[in-house]
Amino acid sequence: MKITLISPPFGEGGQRSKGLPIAPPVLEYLAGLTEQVRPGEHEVTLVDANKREFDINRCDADLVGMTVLTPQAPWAYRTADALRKRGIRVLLGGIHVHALPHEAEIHADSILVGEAETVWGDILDDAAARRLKPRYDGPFAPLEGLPHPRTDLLPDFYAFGSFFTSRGCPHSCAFCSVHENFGHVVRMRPIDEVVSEVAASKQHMFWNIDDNVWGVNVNRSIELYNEMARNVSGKWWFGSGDLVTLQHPRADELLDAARRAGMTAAMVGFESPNPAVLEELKATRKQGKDRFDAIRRIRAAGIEVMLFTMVGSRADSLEDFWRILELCDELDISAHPVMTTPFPGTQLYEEYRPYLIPGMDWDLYDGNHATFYHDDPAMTPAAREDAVLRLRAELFTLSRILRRIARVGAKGFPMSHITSWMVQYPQGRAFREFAREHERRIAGESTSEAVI
Ligand code: B12
Repeated sequence: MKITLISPPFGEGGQRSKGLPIAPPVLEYLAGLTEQVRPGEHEVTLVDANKREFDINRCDADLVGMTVLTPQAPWAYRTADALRKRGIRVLLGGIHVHALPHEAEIHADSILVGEAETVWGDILDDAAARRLKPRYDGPFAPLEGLPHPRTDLLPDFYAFGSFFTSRGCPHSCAFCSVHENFGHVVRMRPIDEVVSEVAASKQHMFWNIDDNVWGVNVNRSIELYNEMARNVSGKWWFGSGDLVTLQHPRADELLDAARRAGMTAAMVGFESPNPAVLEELKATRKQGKDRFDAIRRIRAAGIEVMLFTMVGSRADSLEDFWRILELCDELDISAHPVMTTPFPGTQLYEEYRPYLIPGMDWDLYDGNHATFYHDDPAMTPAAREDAVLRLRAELFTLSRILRRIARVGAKGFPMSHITSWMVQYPQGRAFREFAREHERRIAGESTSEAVI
């Protein structure tokens, strides 16, 4: 069979995020899985529709599979409808399909709810025999013997590859889709399999896409990093982590091992400077008692820090937006503020349901738009959207970027400093351009690409 696997664009109205520096992990992974479960049987084409326009009329496939995050859903549904009119069968999978299977199934010949590993072989056989079932359910599978991603199929250049070592998250943050989709019990890949995958990859820089690169089990993380340091050279990576883990007695050893394993930057789930917001988002436990000390430790270990923060929640105020800038200046670190977004399938979605702004399609659930009403008259949707754009532009001025790089701990020299520039500079340029675009849009014109 000819199979085309697509990752839809991320922008509003299907606008492309052309500058994304990471290859869509799920596409390369599913291509690897196809070769593992049915070697040599199928011809796979991968399409990152952020990088290249996908032409429905020129698609030559027996089966099209699309992965769907919430903001990608409108484009995925429109494209699926058009492909099916041409007689091409469409399979939809991913987190949005898991959250809203009844919505997705209207647009597809078949949907996959859950994980692909245990059912992908059956789906391929059924599709080849033209007897696809309307729905497949993929249970949580053990993460052993997983395929390596196929990095030879996407035609574009990406600065970063990806790898994962675990699935699931022990925390229960109200806004997060992960514990609902992948479970509270974290499943881990065997250390030797992760190490051999990273060592064999043609990429040199990676995003470790685990939800918590060190918080699952400190002893296992130290062992993993020591093995990476011993067996992998010339490879660097960044990833997300919580702060409570860095208050563990072995935290400094953990950080030292992470740096020696190639870690250059940590995106930490800081969420908010406002304790009321942390309570509302059920994100207090993962901060621990002294999160500022934890941040300083990461920096002292020579690892760059970026705070992942949510702004504009119902318990938030406009001052909290700007408190993030003050904190970053105090600590010499950067932040990635996203608008609090109640994604379907999360606890926050149920809590915010009465306040959702009617008529907003899923592409506006992208972390840039206000999707619910706020009781504070100063926090209108327009005021929140304006504030997040101004905050992002301000966070990434050239002088701030350079000062932060100069303050990354010497132990990380030179790679933590180099990758810090590689991440911050394009991000700052995109954020400033997006802020200017926003001003222009308000003034009535519109042009540039989407921002993540
Ligand atoms: C990598 C990643 C990204 C990358 C994607 C890279 C790329 N170029 O595509 C980037 C940086 C672009 C990204 C962006 C965003 N992301 Co993101 N991201 C992730 C992350 C960390 C890993 C996903 C991944 O690739 N996993 C590895 C692959 C192998 O696993 P998988 O995708 O789950 O797929 C498995 C199954 O789901 C299934 N499957 C999935 N799709 C399909 C399709 C088919 C056909 C089949 C058969 C099977 C299948 O098979 C796979 C194997 O079992 C997840 C966290 C997580 N744990 O999932 C968040 C996550 C997916 N992101 C999330 C969010 C919210 C966002 C943003 C909206 C952030 C924001 N700004 O608020 C943006 C979107 C940008 C925008 N403007 O709209 C949410 C999704 C919520 C939702 N309902 O959609 C997640 C779950 C994080 C969270 N904590 O909640 N993200």
